[in-house]
Amino acid sequence: MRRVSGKPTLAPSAGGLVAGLGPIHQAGDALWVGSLGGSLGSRHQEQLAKNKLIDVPLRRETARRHYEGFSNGVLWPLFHYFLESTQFDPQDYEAYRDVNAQFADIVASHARPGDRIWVHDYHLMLLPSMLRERLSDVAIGFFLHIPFPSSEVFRVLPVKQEILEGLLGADLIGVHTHAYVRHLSTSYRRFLALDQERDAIEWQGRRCYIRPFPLGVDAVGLSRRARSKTAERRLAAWRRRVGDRAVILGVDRLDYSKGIPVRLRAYRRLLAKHPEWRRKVQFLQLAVPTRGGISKYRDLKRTVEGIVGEINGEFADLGDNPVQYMHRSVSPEELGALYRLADVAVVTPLRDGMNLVAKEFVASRQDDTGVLVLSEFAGASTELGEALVVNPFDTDGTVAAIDRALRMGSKEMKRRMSALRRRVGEHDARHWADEFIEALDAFSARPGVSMPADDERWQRKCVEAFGAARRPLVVLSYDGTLREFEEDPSQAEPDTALLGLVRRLAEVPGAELVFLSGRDRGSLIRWLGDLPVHLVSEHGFFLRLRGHSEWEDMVPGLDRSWLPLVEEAMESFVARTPGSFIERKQAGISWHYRSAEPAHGLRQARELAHHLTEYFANRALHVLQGQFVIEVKSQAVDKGSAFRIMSRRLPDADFVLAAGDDRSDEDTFRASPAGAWSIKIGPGLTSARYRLESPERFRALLTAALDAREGIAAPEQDSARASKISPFPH
Ligand code: GDG
Repeated sequence: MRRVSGKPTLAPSAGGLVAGLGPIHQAGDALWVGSLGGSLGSRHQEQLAKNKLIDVPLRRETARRHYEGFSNGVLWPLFHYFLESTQFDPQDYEAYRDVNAQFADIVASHARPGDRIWVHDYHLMLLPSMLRERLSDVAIGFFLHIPFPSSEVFRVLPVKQEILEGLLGADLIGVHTHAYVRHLSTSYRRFLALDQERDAIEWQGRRCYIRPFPLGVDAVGLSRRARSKTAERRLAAWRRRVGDRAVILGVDRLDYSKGIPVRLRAYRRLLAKHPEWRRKVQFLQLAVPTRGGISKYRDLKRTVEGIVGEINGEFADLGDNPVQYMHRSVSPEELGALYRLADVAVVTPLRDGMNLVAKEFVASRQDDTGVLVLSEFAGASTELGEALVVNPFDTDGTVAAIDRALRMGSKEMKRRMSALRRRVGEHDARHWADEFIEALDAFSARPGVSMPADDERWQRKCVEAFGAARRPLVVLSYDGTLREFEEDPSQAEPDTALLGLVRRLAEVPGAELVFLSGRDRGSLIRWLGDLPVHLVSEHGFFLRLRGHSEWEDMVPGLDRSWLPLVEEAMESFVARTPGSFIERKQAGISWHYRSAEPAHGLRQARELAHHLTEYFANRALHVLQGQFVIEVKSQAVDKGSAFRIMSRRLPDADFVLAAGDDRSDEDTFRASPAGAWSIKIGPGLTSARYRLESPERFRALLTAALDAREGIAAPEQDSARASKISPFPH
């Protein structure tokens, strides 16, 4: 919405987002939902509707608290590392939640099954989960245009857990760089104890992927606009004005994250340190007005104007100001002319998600001239390596880079700019949008993990298949699968009924029964050692074959040199967490905090998991955050490889059943052959094909299978009830 001759008028805005999404919006039957921060008259509503745009009407005060309060008074400064500027007001957050909910209502009222919904930016971080609550069969993507900060900074946010959970309703979260992916993943691990399990975060029965998608610009459009008639005319006018002086250009919204004051100070030092540049260079700073309702922005305006005045006061010569400062916005053509006019573009934000100005400058330089000086704190620096990359906090370094840029020979300039231009041209805004949508489609439809139902049909087939098998192979986890968990794991011994069931199963002619457990050898021997079964302990580290008394090493030569180091770290957590203790195994080690003070224990557990994951990142260890336990084991040992070894040693199975309840059993499920009866016990996502709700239901299935095989009929039913009653309890 703009004011044209005093009247509110609707007009498209410029920028990478519009360039990327515009064609998708125009080509398909996409709706664009946004808010103008108030309520519109019906004429404007209609005009919007004609263009497939929907406005979310908001009360002014709610919109202000949402936009200026929480979005730009908390999330923006915090995510750009301006901690001291972060002013949290619970009422602003209320408004933020409220606005997200209003968006959710309106989007949900338009959504149809199979639709894709793409949510943009930090103003709507609760929206993905709010939409997911309302809609199940749509694909939801989220893109964050600003940095996601280090978890150490993010932890400052009082509502960090809610914000993290708010995003998890998405199938895919996109950010600009790998660093932001890492920061976000670390925050999930530290503040919600959610690890990226393989390549996604599992949450409430779904998976959420986090991936980098660096936004590009409309390179073709920019290049065309920079050569338009208007641009040529403006360029000629500017050239007359600056004469033969070299032009240094800065283009930014007047935002404190953009580092305009430090840039101006670097320029001042350039003039002081290199008097030869005085009267030979002209600095042009275009600062577009933004967020004027926030006092920090008004302060910045005064600061910048002060510095500009000082530099001009100090170095001006006969009406010729070394800094030209424009506090307004210009037309796209004029901007194109400025990009072409510049000899050096100085893009030196203190922090920036991507920074499109850097890419726009490159895209506008069709003759491969000009030098880009770029901050290492802009996301763009991860792609634009041929720029002169600087640390804006290092003023001398920035001065040296500008000086070098001004002196750069045409050969080097061309080499750098042509490489930059090729990259910016290939990875344009359209490419970004297409890649995101393609990934969203793939991730929202990804097979392999599911929520299979606990129903009777497959159980009947399983019983039949077991009855017909000559060489059944049955691979079971123990705790949580065959037997319920105990508060104290040492109390989980099998009772007589369970032992009887296991013995019956193990004694089926031709059958092989394998226990694949995370437990150590001691408890397996104590509880199951007398039965004709194969025992695998510690997730696949030791094996005791049926009828043998010796244990063998399943992974000979395994590197265990990390064990004492992890133990040392865990000991320091034991010292600081009363009630916690260490459990030592041969190939792994665990820290239990079941008896610690709950809040302190949880905080310490997340810290320990974070520390071990980061500190031993190059050691191929698995750090698992379980129920009241942090477990560390080698990646070379898992139930999947143990399953494969056992399948080779016990070949020719004509029926395979694999059952388990936790994350370690997922490796077994993935390793089991296509036709296997893989059964997940309990809730959660799984690669298993089937599910049973509890160990009790699993025992019932085994009993029914054994009864059927041994020809024992289900208990006599009177005929009226027979059809309704099944051997499987509900
Ligand atoms: C956020 C993130 C991320 C500027 N002045 C004029 C004008 N502009 C246009 C530029 C450019 C856009 O505004 C600014 O984009 P940036 O990327 O530089 O920065 P933010 O506005 O902070 O954007 C940022 C971006 O989102 C996209 O994800 O890159 O990191 O902070 O397109 O050309 N356009 C016109 N006149 C002006 O005076 N017409």
